[in-house]
Amino acid sequence: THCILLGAPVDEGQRRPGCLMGPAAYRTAGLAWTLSALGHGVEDRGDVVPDAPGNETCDNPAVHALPETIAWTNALREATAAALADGMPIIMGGDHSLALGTVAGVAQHSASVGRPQFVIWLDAHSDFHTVVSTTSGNLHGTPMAYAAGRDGFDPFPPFPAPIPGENICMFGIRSVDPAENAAMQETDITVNDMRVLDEHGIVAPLRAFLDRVRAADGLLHVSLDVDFLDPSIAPAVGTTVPGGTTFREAHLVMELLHESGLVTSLDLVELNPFLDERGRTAKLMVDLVGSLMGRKVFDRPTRSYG
Ligand code: DIR
Ligand code: MN
Ligand code: MN
Ligand code: MN
Repeated sequence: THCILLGAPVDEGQRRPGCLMGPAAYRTAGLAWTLSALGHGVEDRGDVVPDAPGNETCDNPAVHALPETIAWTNALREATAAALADGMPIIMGGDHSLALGTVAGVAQHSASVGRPQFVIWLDAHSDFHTVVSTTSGNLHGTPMAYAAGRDGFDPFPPFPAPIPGENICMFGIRSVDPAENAAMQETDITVNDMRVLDEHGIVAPLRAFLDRVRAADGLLHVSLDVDFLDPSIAPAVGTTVPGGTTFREAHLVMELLHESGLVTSLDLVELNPFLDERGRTAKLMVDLVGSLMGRKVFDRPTRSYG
C-alpha cells in the first residue's frame, strides 16, 4: 500500500489546547518507520495549511471557532480527496472536527470513482451534533452528523454526497448527549455501543459490517478517536470516558480490518500529547496503525508502555 501521511494540527474543535501537537507526536513515535517496516510505501505530505478564516456566523452562540473550522474543513476535504487518488491517506490529527473535512474528501472521491462510501467510527462519542444542537459548542462533536447529511450545518459547505445510515457503523460508544440520541434514532446507523461489545464481543459485529462493505465494493474510511480506548491505556485525550476498549480488543479491531483488505483511508484523532508522559498514547496509536496495516501478534516489537 502507498500510504500518504497528512498532518492536521486542528485544535479549534474543542477547548483544551494540545491536539495541534498530534502530528508531531505521531512522527516522533515512528509512524512512517512502522509503515515502511511492514513493506508499505510512505509519503509524508507535511501538515495541511488552511486558508485564512472568513467571518461566518451562526445562530447558536455556544459555537466555538466556526470560521476556523470551516477553513480546516475546506482544506482537509481537498487534501484528502487528492491523496485518495494517489494512495491511502492517513490523517494525523488534530481533534475530531478534522473529520468534517476528511470524510467529505472521501465522499468527493467516492462520487468521482462511482463506489459507495462506508465509515467506521471508533469512538466513545457518537459525534452526532449539528451546529444548531451542540450545547458545548465544540465542533469536534459534529462530524458524523455532517457526513450523514443532517440539517443544521449552515454556514458549512454542503456535504458532497451524504452517507446513508446503513453505510455507517459506530463502535465503542458510551457517551451520547440527548439531542444526539434523538437524532440517531431516526437513522439506520449501526451503533455497536460498549454494551453490544460486552455481550457479543468484537468479531461478530465487525464482520457483519465488513461483509456489507465487501458486497457493495465500497470505500471504507476508518475514524479512530483516542477515547475509543480505555483511559487506563490511552490517557492523552481531553475527553476520557471510563469503560473503553482494552488493548487486545483494540488490536483485534485493527487486525480484522487488515484481514478484510477493505480500508482505504484512516483518521487518527483527539491525541493530546500534552496529557501524558513519554508519548505513551502516541506510541499505542502507532502500534494500532501497525496492526491495521498488517503487523501480526508475533511480529510486534517488544516495547514498554510504562
Ligand atoms: C460532547 C463530547 N458530546 C460534545 N463530544 C466529543 O461536546 O458535544 N468528545 N466528541 O470527544
Ligand atoms: Mn470523536
Ligand atoms: Mn470521542
Ligand atoms: Mn467535547
